[in-house]
Order: sequence, then structure tokens, then C-alpha cells
Amino acid sequence: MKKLEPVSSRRGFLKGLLSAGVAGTIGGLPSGLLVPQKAQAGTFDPDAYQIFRNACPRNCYDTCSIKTYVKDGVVQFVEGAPESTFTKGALCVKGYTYPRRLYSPDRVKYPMIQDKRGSGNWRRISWEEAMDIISDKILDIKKRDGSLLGLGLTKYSGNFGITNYGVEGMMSSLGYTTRFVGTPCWPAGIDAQNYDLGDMWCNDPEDMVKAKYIIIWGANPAWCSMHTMKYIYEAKSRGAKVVVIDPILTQTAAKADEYWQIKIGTDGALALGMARHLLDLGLVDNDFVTNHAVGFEEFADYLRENITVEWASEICGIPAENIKALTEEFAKAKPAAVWIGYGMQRHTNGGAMVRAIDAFVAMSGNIGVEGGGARYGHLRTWGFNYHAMIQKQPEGSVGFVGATGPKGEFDFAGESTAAYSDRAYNINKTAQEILDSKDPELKMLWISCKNPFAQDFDRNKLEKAFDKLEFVVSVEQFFTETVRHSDIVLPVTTLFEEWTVNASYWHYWLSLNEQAVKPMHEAKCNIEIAALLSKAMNAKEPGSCTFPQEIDAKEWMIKEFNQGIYDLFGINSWEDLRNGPRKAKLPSSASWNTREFMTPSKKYEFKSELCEQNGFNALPKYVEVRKPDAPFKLLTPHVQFALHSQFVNIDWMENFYPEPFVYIHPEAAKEKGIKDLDTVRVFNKIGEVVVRAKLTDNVLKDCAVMYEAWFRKLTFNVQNVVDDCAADMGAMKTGAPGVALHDQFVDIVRV
Ligand SMILES: Nc1nc2c(c(=O)[nH]1)N[C@H]1C(S)=C(S)[C@@H](COP(=O)(O)OP(=O)(O)OC[C@H]3O[C@@H](n4cnc5c(=O)[nH]c(N)nc54)[C@H](O)[C@@H]3O)O[C@H]1N2
Ligand SMILES: Nc1nc2c(c(=O)[nH]1)N[C@H]1C(S)=C(S)[C@@H](COP(=O)(O)OP(=O)(O)OC[C@H]3O[C@@H](n4cnc5c(=O)[nH]c(N)nc54)[C@H](O)[C@@H]3O)O[C@H]1N2
Ligand SMILES: [Mo]
Repeated sequence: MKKLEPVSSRRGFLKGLLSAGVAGTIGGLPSGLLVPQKAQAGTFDPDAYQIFRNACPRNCYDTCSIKTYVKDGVVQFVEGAPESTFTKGALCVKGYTYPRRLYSPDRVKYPMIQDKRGSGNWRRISWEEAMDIISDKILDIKKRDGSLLGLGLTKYSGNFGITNYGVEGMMSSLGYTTRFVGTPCWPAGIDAQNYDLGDMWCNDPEDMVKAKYIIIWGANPAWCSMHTMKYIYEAKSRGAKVVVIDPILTQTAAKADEYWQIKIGTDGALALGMARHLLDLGLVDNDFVTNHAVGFEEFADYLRENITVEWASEICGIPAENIKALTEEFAKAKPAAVWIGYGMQRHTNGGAMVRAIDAFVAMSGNIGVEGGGARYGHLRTWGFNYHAMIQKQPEGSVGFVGATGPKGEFDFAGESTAAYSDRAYNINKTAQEILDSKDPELKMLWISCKNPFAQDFDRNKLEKAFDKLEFVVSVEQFFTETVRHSDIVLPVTTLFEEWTVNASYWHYWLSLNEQAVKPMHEAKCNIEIAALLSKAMNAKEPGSCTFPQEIDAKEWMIKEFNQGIYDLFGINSWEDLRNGPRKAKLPSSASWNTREFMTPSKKYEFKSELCEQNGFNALPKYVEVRKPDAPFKLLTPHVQFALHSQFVNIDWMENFYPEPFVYIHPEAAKEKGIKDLDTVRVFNKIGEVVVRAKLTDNVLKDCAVMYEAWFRKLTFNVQNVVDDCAADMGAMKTGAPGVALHDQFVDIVRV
């Protein structure tokens, strides 16, 4: 194993800790954090440690490459891999807490069964007993229904390690089941970019240093992709201007040259106003719109006939002269980039807004350009074998008739051509789908890498839906609210205890995840759990499960690699990744650099017939957002100290972030008689949250902000007031439309 260079790596480690401390807006550094044992100046001896390669498997832009230091079989500390120019020796504030997660006394340690769901009367059972009970239940459903459609899987982004797609494989190996498909994350924007460009494919974020102008549009990288910030700072130091467009004055906005506080859900109007002004200025890239695009003339006619800067200004709240000035600056600064955030598209008009922004960037001539681009995400480095995922149904399996298999965000298995398929339910309407389920009813739910009670929508409805289920199995690390609503919980490994491989949907690095320590307690990884279930199933009914009954998790990780991956990353074997993460060999840092698009016309489509066929406007026209039905518009975005429901339950993180708040504007608070730190009730027709208020003019007057997170000692849950209203787009590529989780409305009163 490669030894680290003592000085630089230690500096990287401490630098990360310090930046974490500086970034922390609440509380100070926990005592003892700054001076890890054996890492004090002058005494650090890298030879005293075994070094392992890990990767943060959370659903995050940064997907950090981690270097793990183990001594006496115990993880001592972690740092960002110095070999990756993206991670560059640093982790985010959450990443440094990983050893506390591994060794947390709160972990689910053994398989356990709960007397009655919600009772809290948990009893330890053996893995054999757990699998005995679970396999009995599965066989019972098959006997009663004649199929396994009564068995459902909900899985999302708790762990994006490639081998974890073995959970989907486990379900296929049992038969045709019900799958919750789609994603709450980014689907409207994915479809929008597919209509416009034929795929979602962003530039290498590291090339942002070349941009002369950067608009960060509805993204908050200072919290959600902190490693990208260094490229933004570098671009700035080379003279680029950075503009942030967000209804909240975020930490990213605080670092920008200009901040525009836009009204929620009005970005489409703004982008179209900018497009109109570009047209008026005569600064359209004629070569691009004539030779590499279709439908531009019709789009230009739409702009001339329907859009003015003043109209846009009226709708979005940004002064017309600012819109004009920015448009001109952007058009003249070449290259210029827009980062289209996922937060911005979680609206009923989210896909339409992304299409309008794409169109503006395209006509300014910044698509296919290094340092430019309408950057959203990519899946270009995800071409693994999906060996764990692609499993055969047992002979004679009966399933859903007449449809193709469920699509999902990472649906690499292709469409099923069999007579039967799985039954697809919309993951963004989990509660409603369970309540509506019939022929056969959903009876049993397997939950893995997913925390529905923290992350799915309309929590009170979900409560009712779970009451309808006969049996719930959660595969988890912690006793979450979802586990509380389960019959059985199975302990799953953390990143340090398993083998897998991780790619990013933003940068182009690939990281190996080695088993650094033996699993704690009785934890097993997701594919080992599948093998155990197969053993139990086959013992009772031979042939009832095709998943191998014995697996070697490391061998299964190796089986995910192929020559395509080796070539892309310039490696001969997966073992090369033991020396550190590798970056894809890109012909250019610019996506679409050959300007061969993947749309039906093979050109950029200002006018998309496919989009029209799917029920939307062919042109990127203005679409109004959901109308409010309560005084405050509610945003529940992502917080610095959590990754969704993960991390805030870890002791170190609790010191940074002990309490959630609702943030409201001082004038709105005054009208409601609310003072700073008063306890308030945030409520609407589906539920309420009781929380303390913080007054800040960082938010709009008609807006309330609560950051989503799970606190182990608090009942705080934003999903009490977030309903399951759909976003416009997403169904084409991800199997279900997105969710308009930022089109929510509440009232607030003092209690
Ligand atoms: N109100 C509101 N709701 C939102 C959002 C929002 O902004 N506001 N954001 C949405 C978005 S963008 C997303 S991506 C989703 C995220 O929703 P989820 O994917 O559900 O989010 P997480 O909380 O990251 O992970 C779920 C669980 O996976 C568990 N886990 C971790 N590792 C493993 C493992 O190896 N195996 C197994 N079996 N479990 C593991 C964790 O302990 C955690 O409880 O939430 C969505 N919901
Ligand atoms: N620390 C941390 N990092 C994370 C995550 C996390 O939970 N915590 N989650 C990861 C995941 S799964 C995802 S999807 C990404 C999300 O990454 P981002 O897209 O950066 O984050 P969000 O918080 O979802 O939303 C970004 C911003 O969108 C703004 N927004 C909402 N509505 C509108 C609108 O109508 N117009 C405009 N212009 N802006 C709007 C919000 O105010 C918010 O500041 O981050 C990833 N990284
Ligand atoms: Mo997400």
C-alpha cells in the first residue's frame, strides 16, 4: 500500500478540520477534535497506521475519496484523498465524523424484532431467526396472491455504492415484485436536459476555473458541494464574476459578487427575459443556433411576441436594468457557465424552468465549451456491470402483465421483454401508492438505503399507509423513525466495513471502497443479507430464490468492473485504485464538445417534439408555478451539517448543530407577533411542526425556511408539512415525475 507523505497529508487533515470549524455557524469545535491522538506536530508517524481507501457513498455531488487510518484494527481518523484534485486532501464537516458513525453506540447492532410496530419493545434475534420469519412471510404472500407483487421495495440514496444495487437484484431473484421508482432528487431537470440536449451531461466541474462568468442558479454548493467552491474561488481570482440566484441569501450567495433574491418558482420568467434581451442585443451565437440547433427561429418568435424584460422583472422581482446588465455581461464574457441547481427544479414548473435556462445558455454559445455549459449532472462514469443488480426471476414467476420493467434513475438493466414485469409505484407518492394499492394489495415492504419517514412526503399520510402494511423490514444503521415503523430491523455495515466502488454524478473521479475493519456487532452488507435470505428461501422452497446463497463481497465488487471502466479511467485492474482514486480520461473538459447532441434531430432542440408528445410545450415557454394556499411559501432545503437524515444524529455533529429553526423575515414576524427564538407552530392542512423561530432578512418576506434533518432526540420533521405534489417532468427518464417539494405553503403562529 502506498505510504502517505507525512507533512502534506497531515496538513490536509487539519486544514479540513479548521475549515469545518470556520464554516460552522452554530457552536464551536467540539473539544478534543482538533488534536487527534498521534497526530500532534512532530509526533505523527504514518508507518504506525494501515491505510485503506474508502469513498463517501452518500448522495452528494462531491462523492469524496477518503483515506482511512487504521491502527490495531480500529479506525483512528479519516482525511480526503490527496491524490484526487477534486477532494484534494479535505472532507466536509460531516465526513470527518465518519469514525464516530462507525463506532456510535446507537447503531443497530443485531437483527431485532419489535412486538408491535411503534411499541419500542425490541427483542434481539439471530440472523437465522430473522431470515426464517422473513422468508415465511414472503412465501405466505406468494401462496395467498399467486405472485410476489404484494412484496415491495423502497430504496434510494442511503448508499450509492455500486454493489448495493444487489438489493434490487435480491428482489428480482425472488420474482416480480413492486418497486418504488423515480427519485425526489433531480428528475424534472434530467428530463428537461434530455429534451434539449438528448442527455444530462455536464462539464468537468474542475474546468469552472476557466469560466469568465458563473451563474449559480438555485444551488448552494458552499453547503452541498463544498469541494466545487475552490474552483469558483479560483475563477474569481482569475477575474470571473459570480452571480447567485436564490430566494435565500445562502452561504454561497454570501461569497458571490452579486446576489439576486428571486421570487420562488419564477426562474423561467427570468431566463426568458434574459433570452429576449440577448436577442435584442444581437448577441446570439448565430453559428450555434443555425448549425447545431433546431427550432431557434420559432423560439425567437415566441420571445419577440410574448416576452419582455419588464414582464420578467415584474414576475421574478429582479429589476429590469439588472436583468439587462447581467445578460450583456454574460453574453460578452466567453466562456460563461450556469450551474443549474437541483433545488430550483423541485417545483410544479421545474422542468420548464430548466429548459428556459438551457435555452439561454445555448443561444449565448456556451454549450460544448470548456469553462461554459448549462451544468446539471452526468452519469458518464457509471458504466459498471451491475452484476449484483441483474438477477433472474425464478422459473415460473408471475408478475405484472403488459408493461415493461420499472425505470429508475440508474436503470442500466434495460427494459424487460418478458411477459411479466415488476409493478412500478411512484417513489414521490409513497404514502398514496400504498393506500391505493390493490390487486394485489401491497402487504410487505423491504426498506433499504432509504428513510421514508424522514425523506418522503406527507408524513401523516405515510403513517396511515404503513398501518395498512402487514409486515415491514428495515435494513439500517440507526433506529430511525422508519425503523420505529418496522417489524424487523437488520443491521447493515458502514463504508469502513464493506467492499464497493463509487462514482459521482458531478465530478469524474472513481473511488474504491475497501473493507478497512471487520463489521461491528452483527452488521452485514446488503448483498450478504440477500445471500442469507436466499439460503432461507431455498431451504423452505427449493428454487424460490435465484440469488447465490454464499457470496464473497470483495469478489462481487470486482465483478462490477469491466474493460470499459478500465479504459475510461486508464487503469489495468481495480487494484490500481488502491493507490488512490482515478479520474476519467476526458477528451475535453467540456461536455458536448463535438456538438453532436443525442436528441432525435442530433442537434440542440429549442423546439422538442418529444417534449410535446409527453404533454408539455414543445418550446421552453413560461409556465406559472403552483398557487399558494397559505401566507408563507415554505422551503425545506439541504443543510450543511446533514445529508438528509444522516449525520446530525452523530455526537460530534450534534455539537455543531444542536437545534433546528424556522427562519422568517423580521417584518413578517412582527406582523405575526413573533420575536426571535419564540417557539412557533408551522402548520398547514396536512400537519404541523413546533420549532423555535429565527428572524433573518436572508429570506423573503413571504417565505419560511426549515432545513431538513433528523435529530435523534427531537420530534422535528419537515415532512409533516410537505405534501406529495408532483413536479412537471421526470417520468420519461426516471420512471416517475419529480416532486414539487419547494412549492409548499404554511402559516405560522406563536405558541
Ligand atoms: N422536505 C424535503 N424532503 C426531501 C428533500 C428536501 O430537500 N426537502 N430532498 C430530497 C432528496 S434530494 C433526496 S436525494 C432524498 C433522500 O432520501 P434518502 O435516500 O431516504 O436519504 P438518506 O437520509 O440519505 O438515507 C436514508 C437511509 O439510508 C441509511 N443507510 C446508509 N447507508 C446504508 C447502507 O449501506 N445500507 C442500508 N440499507 N441503509 C443505509 C441511512 O442510515 C438513512 O437512514 O430526500 C428527499 N426529501
Ligand atoms: N451538506 C449537504 N450536502 C448535500 C446534501 C445535503 O443534504 N447536505 N444533499 C445532496 C443531494 S441528495 C442533493 S440533491 C444536492 C442538492 O444540492 P443543491 O441543489 O445545491 O441544494 P438544495 O438545498 O436542494 O437547493 C439549492 C437551493 O435551491 C434554492 N431554491 C429553491 N427553490 C428555488 C427557486 O424557485 N428558484 C431558485 N433560483 N432557487 C430555488 C434553495 O433556496 C436552495 O438554496 O446536494 C447534495 N449535497
Ligand atoms: Mo438529492
